[in-house]
Amino acid sequence: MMHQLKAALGGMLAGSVAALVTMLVMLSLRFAWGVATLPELVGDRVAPFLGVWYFLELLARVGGYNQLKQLGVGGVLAGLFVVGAIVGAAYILILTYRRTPRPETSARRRADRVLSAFVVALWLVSVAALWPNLGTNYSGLPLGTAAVATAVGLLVSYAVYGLVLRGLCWFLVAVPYNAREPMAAPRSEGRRALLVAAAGLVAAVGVGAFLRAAYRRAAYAYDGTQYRDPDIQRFTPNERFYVVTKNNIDPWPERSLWRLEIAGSVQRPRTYRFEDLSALPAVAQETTLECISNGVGAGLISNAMWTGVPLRTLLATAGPGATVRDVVCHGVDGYTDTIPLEKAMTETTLVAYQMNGVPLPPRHGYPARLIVPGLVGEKSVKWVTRIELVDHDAKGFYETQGWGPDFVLHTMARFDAPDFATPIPLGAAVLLKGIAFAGDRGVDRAQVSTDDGVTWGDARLAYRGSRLAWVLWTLTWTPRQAGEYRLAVRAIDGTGAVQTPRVRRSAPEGATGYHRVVAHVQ
Ligand SMILES: Nc1nc2c(c(=O)[nH]1)N[C@H]1C(S)=C(S)[C@@H](COP(=O)(O)O)O[C@H]1N2
Ligand SMILES: [Mo]
Repeated sequence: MMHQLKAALGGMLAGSVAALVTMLVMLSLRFAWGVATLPELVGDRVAPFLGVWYFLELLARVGGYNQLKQLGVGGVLAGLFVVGAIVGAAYILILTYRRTPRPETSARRRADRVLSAFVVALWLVSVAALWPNLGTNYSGLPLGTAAVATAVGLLVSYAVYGLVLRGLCWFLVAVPYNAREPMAAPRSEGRRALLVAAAGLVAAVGVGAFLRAAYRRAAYAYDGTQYRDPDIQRFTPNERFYVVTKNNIDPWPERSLWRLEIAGSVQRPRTYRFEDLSALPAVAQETTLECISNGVGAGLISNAMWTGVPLRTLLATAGPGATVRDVVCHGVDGYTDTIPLEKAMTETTLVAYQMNGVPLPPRHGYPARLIVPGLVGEKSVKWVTRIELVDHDAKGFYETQGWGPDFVLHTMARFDAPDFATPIPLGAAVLLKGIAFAGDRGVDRAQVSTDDGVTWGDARLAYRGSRLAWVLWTLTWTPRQAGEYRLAVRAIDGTGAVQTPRVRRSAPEGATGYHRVVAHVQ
């Protein structure tokens, strides 16, 4: 009994060390070739099934998307460690279990068989369970190649676990075989355990260093970046453009590895290299992007000039099948979203490779992304690598989570200046400033109310660009009396429809209602 307990403890030690080495292998593959790690794959596999309400509740409980991502990664790593330790204990018990005195080699062979069966089974289960996510590759490999790379990466990681576990356990129990006292503790046993623990320490330090490096490169530093500026500009500077990403670490695709595939239900599937894409006739198009989770008055909205190829050029070349309904766009990060074929064939839907005149920055989808005017930012898939035409109604990452089903951008307006936290001196003329946006419908008018929505006056449209972009509005206001004023702003879109006053939260179809502020005049 005592011997078994001691053996099990040794096995747990060996198993934990093997698990740490496995993490080292996964992290090395991630850093060297962008191979998706188990925590990333599990997170992406699970996130869409949380349900939007539970997802938002989790975000609120843990403090935000970044925190949730980190907890997810930490949780899977901890799970890996625990499972590694338990399997280690099981393995060593099998290795040292002897019902009858028999040659040690047969015990080892039995243990080998069990362990390799376990490794293969674990791999098969992982591949099956993570099947839809295997195409993820952060160096930008095309989906098919990426899937193979991920599967091989998992196999290598699990195999390394098995080999290291086997080696360490054999090292721990390598005592002269004696059938009569199988686990008689030889003097060297304690020293060997110490050596294994030391190896574990080295591995742990390695994992720690990798995780710190990963943390430095992580999207946590910028995910959720909002663009608010009292001196708001027509074009958002690239480094201030809002960011939303599902990733812990965003892809950094190699342009030479990257491909854009037009696949699925098409007559002529095609694969474009970056040079092929950029050789096609391009357009420059000003388009504002806004996230579905942007709150009223918030800053998950920005505007840029995008240069790229109309998606319909590529689709026309491929020849969509007669029964196509949806277009599924895949990012190299395993993200997917869908647009109806009709939207994909609209001339303003682009595959863009430049943002405000320079190549797309990595976090905004380098080397190419979709720009889908009129629909929420989710649809503008970054790091796009495959555009797949399907005959059914498909759902993307966030739609599976429960967002939507209507993804048409709502008409919105926002105050950007002045800073209403500071009181306004009585008699002064204040310049009210802001943006107004109506998806792809264009903005006809922006109106401001200084009496809590009873009366409305037209603001001046200081800048009015493409139908697909926001407008900047201004209004000079000179309050006549001291006191508290309730201000609101609203837009009227290009069809003449007035922005809805109905207050709705961002889930599941985007926030609505007027941006309201309180001005103190004294
Ligand atoms: N591949 C990929 N594309 C993506 C996302 C993502 O996580 N991965 N996030 C989407 C979401 S939710 C939004 S709002 C926009 C944000 O684009 P931006 O970060 O360039 O502003 O990208 C969309 N495209
Ligand atoms: Mo978004």
